[in-house]
Amino acid sequence: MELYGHPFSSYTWKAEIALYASGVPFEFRMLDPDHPDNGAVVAASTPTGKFPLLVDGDLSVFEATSIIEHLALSRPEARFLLPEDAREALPVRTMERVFDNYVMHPMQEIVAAHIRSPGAPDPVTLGRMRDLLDKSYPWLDSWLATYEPQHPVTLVECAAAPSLFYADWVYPIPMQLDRLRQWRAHLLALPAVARCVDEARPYRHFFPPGAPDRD
Ligand SMILES: N[C@@H](CCC(=O)N[C@@H](CS)C(=O)NCC(=O)O)C(=O)O
Repeated sequence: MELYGHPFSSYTWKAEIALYASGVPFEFRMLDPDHPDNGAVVAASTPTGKFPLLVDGDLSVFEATSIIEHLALSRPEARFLLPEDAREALPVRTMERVFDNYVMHPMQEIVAAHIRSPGAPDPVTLGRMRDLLDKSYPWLDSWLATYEPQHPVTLVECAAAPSLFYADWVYPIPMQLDRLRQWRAHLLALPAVARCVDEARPYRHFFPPGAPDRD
């Protein structure tokens, strides 16, 4: 298996966490200006060149969630990522959507606003995305009161860890949402996640809004 991505990319983490947690061997294919051939593979295999991309033999799988589903379906050691029973899988899939749509999306939009206008991000975009996080953070804090994971790392944790890691950088989780803050810390301590965090450290100075001196 080959995974095309970048160590600082939140969606690359999402797939990598599943790979690291399951122990499925893979080769990492770096996407950067020094590796134009890798970029060409991604451009040719995906609708808009977004990554990660997994190449498994003749099969190309894109969209981080589909990569994780592919692992769960094709590798016995990765089955724990998603319940086989469709009804049991439904809440897992729902929470993956919650993290992508209401945490990852606003985080990415805030980062994109900084890339578009360095030093002067569009305040309307920032306001709209912070409003979204102001709704998702307390909702997630309440949800955690009843969340019982079936395994330390499932599709939920793969989606939650990178989205909460970077969202907290661009718009910190309020101090009073202690459950959510503690869960973020717990996620970052999971070996598969900690490995992604460490592999991304050399790139922190590239973070457009500026990386905080923590985590
Ligand atoms: N829906 C995609 C989103 C992937 C995505 O946004 N990837 C970012 C990196 S974290 C990317 O490709 N950015 C470069 C670009 O948009 O051209 C997925 O789930 O894999």
